[in-house]
Amino acid sequence: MSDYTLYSYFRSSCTARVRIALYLKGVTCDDIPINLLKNEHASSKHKELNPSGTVPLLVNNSSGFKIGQSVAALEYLEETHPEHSLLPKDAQARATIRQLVNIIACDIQPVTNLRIMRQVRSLGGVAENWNLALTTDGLQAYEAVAQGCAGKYSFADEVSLADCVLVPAVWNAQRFGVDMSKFPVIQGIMKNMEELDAVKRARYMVQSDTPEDLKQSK
Ligand SMILES: N[C@@H](CCC(=O)N[C@@H](CS)C(=O)NCC(=O)O)C(=O)O
Repeated sequence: MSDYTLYSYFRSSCTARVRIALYLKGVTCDDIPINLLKNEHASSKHKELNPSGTVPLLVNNSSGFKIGQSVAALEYLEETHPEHSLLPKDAQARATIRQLVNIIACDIQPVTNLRIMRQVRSLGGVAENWNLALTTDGLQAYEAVAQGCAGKYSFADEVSLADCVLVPAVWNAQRFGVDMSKFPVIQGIMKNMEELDAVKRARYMVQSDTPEDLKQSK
């Protein structure tokens, strides 16, 4: 039996955050795909498990304990699997890493989420432009903070929770045409992160529910 079950969608950035942390820590997990385009996340069956009606949902297979918010799941994994730590001991360092996490998890992802894009379209807006503008704003903030603390990764030379959250946000940014050349610090971090096996395994195009026409073997 795997350590965890992850209710997931192949192109969910919030799921990919948790995947990267699980893989970095060497913790095993099985997927249960939830198709967002078919609204499976909005079903009463899924909402009984995760009242937020979103993915990811992380379930500890030994205890049955469930976490339906990705940042809470990341913090839980960090506390219960301290090996390959993703948070340093120093309080200021931890606060800076959490600041970076929140730029993405609180300021970018909620306003560019599928349900918001659908709402923008229903009001006659161009959801892709909306996404591009708000992601660009958020990444500007990330870049400015990271300029003061990045090394090989977002905070100095150790991979942290900030990197787990950054990587899929950049994948989304690339998909929506954000000009990443404006963010040289982030680009450097991405280059180093994408060399890691954990990140390669978390890519959208290699998941069990990635549609066949998008699937890549590597
Ligand atoms: N704050 C939540 C956000 C979860 C979330 O919005 N997940 C997206 C996929 S990345 C989702 O399920 N979207 C469904 C929708 O927008 O209807 C978390 O961090 O887990």
